[in-house]
Amino acid sequence: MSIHSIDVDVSSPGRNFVTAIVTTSDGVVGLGDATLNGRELAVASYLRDHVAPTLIGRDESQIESTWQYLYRSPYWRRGPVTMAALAAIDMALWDIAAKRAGVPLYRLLGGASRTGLLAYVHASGSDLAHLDEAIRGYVEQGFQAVRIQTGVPGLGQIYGVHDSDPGGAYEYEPAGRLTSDAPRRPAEETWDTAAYLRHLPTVFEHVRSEFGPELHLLHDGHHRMRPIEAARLASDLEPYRPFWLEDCTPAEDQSALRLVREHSTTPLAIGEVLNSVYDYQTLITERLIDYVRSSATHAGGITGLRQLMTFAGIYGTRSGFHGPTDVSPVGMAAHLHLGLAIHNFGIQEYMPHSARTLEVFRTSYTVEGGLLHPGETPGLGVELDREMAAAHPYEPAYLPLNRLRDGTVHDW
Ligand code: GCO
Ligand code: MG
Repeated sequence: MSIHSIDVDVSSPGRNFVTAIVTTSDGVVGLGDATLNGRELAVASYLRDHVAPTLIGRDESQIESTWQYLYRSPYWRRGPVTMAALAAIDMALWDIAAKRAGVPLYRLLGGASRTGLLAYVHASGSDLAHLDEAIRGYVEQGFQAVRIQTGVPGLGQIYGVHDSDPGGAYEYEPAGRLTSDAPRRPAEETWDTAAYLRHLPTVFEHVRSEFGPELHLLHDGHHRMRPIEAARLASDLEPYRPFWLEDCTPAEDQSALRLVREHSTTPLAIGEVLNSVYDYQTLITERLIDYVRSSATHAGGITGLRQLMTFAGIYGTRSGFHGPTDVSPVGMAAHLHLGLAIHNFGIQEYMPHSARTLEVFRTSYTVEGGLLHPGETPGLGVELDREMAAAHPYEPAYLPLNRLRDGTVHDW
């Protein structure tokens, strides 16, 4: 059988998503996620104009060879746009292969290595009272791991910090704040690393004393620190035994983590903006990180991520795949199948999609007692209602940007 057609849908049921729909000559349909937050149309064009035309008529069962073809043939390798496009095709071909075999995808990837996947959710609040309320809500639902983010005294809105309204905790969307149409610019926030470094250890101290030693606590530094600042924070957080400190420095500067490692035993996670195994060479071979944060959507799909996790496994590095709402339910399902199968699974980020998103993308995955499972539906286990998706056209939305108090553009 062969690839008959490839459609690319860009829809906005609650937020923007780019989905590749691959149909075979005998009518089997596979889905792939190519959502690149804030740059969606670039990937859609890359897929429609440069990838799809070269794949029509190709044997759809040649997944590895198609991956190598798309990675090597354009000459221009890696990069978020290219790797997201490659990812979508790869996921769709795996979806088709598992549907043909009549099994949930994890069974083609080696079968289940565990009964469920430890999930972490996002708890945040502008102050400690709101943060406590958010954590309590998740603990009551059975979650065993929470990422904690708070406001910093003296600073305004901070990315990823949100006060939940009762019953509305599953609807928040930190990534992709809408801006006015003209001029179309990202929202701006103010940042002060010294104020943050003073405040965050007090937040961890408070949460540990309020919720006890067992709850896993994670934190995302969002690339905002210099190596010496990150080393200070990692060491200050040690007494509170964080599960991990994520993105403490800008991810592309691999050797920056040497300094952090020298000063602390706080586990480190990095990689949501990285997209190939080569971006991790120093990080993994020098054992500078404990968790790989890439997503299937941004790192070449299931084939790309599996290659990365095999390499990471040799050094004992585990997975912590990126799972924000801007990874679509299709990308999320890919993580759950791969995470269930690989030996070096660590934890899975779980930011539930909104009700509007889940009406359009119908999923088979489940969460119970803080553990995720991909379900037993053949393939990835996600169906896309294309008619309903078409009723939610693309809406321009950009991620915000950080400036220091004096106006300097900062990492965020
Ligand atoms: C996380 C994140 C996200 C990203 C977002 C960018 O989940 O750890 O850092 O919120 O910022 O996915 O598109
Ligand atoms: Mg992050």
